[in-house]
Amino acid sequence: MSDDFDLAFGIVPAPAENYLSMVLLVDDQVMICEAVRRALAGQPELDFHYCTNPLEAVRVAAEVKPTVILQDLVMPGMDGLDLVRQYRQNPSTQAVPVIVLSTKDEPAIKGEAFNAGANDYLVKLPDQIELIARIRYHTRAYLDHVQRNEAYRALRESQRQLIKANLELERLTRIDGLTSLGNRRYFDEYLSLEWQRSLRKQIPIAILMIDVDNFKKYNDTYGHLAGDEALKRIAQVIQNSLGRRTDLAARFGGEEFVAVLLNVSDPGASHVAERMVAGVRDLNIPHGSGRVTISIGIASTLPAVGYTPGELLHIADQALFRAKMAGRDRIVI
Ligand code: GH3
Ligand code: MG
Ligand code: MG
Ligand code: MG
Repeated sequence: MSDDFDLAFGIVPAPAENYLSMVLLVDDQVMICEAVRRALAGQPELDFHYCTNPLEAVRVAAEVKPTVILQDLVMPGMDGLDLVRQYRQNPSTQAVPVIVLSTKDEPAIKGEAFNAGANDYLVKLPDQIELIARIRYHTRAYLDHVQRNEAYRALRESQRQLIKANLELERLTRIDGLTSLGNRRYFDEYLSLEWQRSLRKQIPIAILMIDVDNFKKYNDTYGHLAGDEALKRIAQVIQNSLGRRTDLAARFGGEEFVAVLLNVSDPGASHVAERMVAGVRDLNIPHGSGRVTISIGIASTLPAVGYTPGELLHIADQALFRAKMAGRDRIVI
């Protein structure tokens, strides 16, 4: 082995911290590769690989997972800078620092190397102490970068989970557990919000108070669990009877439901109510000698100043009472 291929050796200072370097040298000349191996041999924190076939370099780099790539420029069949560009495009080597190692000591070529994505440039063969110092420096920068990236990703992920959990929690506070319709609280919020909007825009609001007929008797006869099942199915019918995205059905409490319909005429509201009554009838849930039915009271108004949603609810409730008195399984407006 000729001395031409030996780096200048010296006493290499110990690394400041323990960053483990994986160095990949891509150079077509085995002599150079072996010289660099010898230069790095005494450093326990440096691991070294080389690749003499430039066509294999990208694959080897993906395999070896270097923390630093030492890249020769002139190689048969391949320009070293093309390889640097390929590293930059490959996800596994995208951020890996590349130190160009070349015999060429011209500023224009150095500039080109940095433009291609290289992080550093050393004229070969470099001094051993300087080479090791630069490898350590780039390894440290790279590993810090990777760590920051991972910490950032982990942080973003935990933030995403938190936001998801909060949204779910928020959703649960609006939902009735048995029927999955809106709950009373959500209904009250929605109604008072829409009431204000309808007042401003002068559009009518209709309330449907819906109550299951003789439901105490149903529970007494078929049991509370069967009662719960019936309520779920009735709730589905109520929900499916709504016509618009802005219509909202909620569980008002017990076996009572309520729906608010926006910008709807009296005949329009009656139509929705008829769908509900007919839909529940069509469920054909046996009840005594007949089947489960519902009664509905409807009230509608053009919101006015000094008039409250509570008053409209009360009027709907009175209509519901009249539907019960008139024999149930019907709507009263
Ligand atoms: P009406 O036709 O006049 O409405 O008679 P009703 O028996 O339905 O009226 P009442 O208010 O006396 O009874 C309501 C019943 O609804 C009492 C209660 O057992 C039942 N109920 C209320 N909430 C639930 C529930 O969550 N699950 C079940 N299974 N039953 C419920
Ligand atoms: Mg070469
Ligand atoms: Mg009832
Ligand atoms: Mg009731």
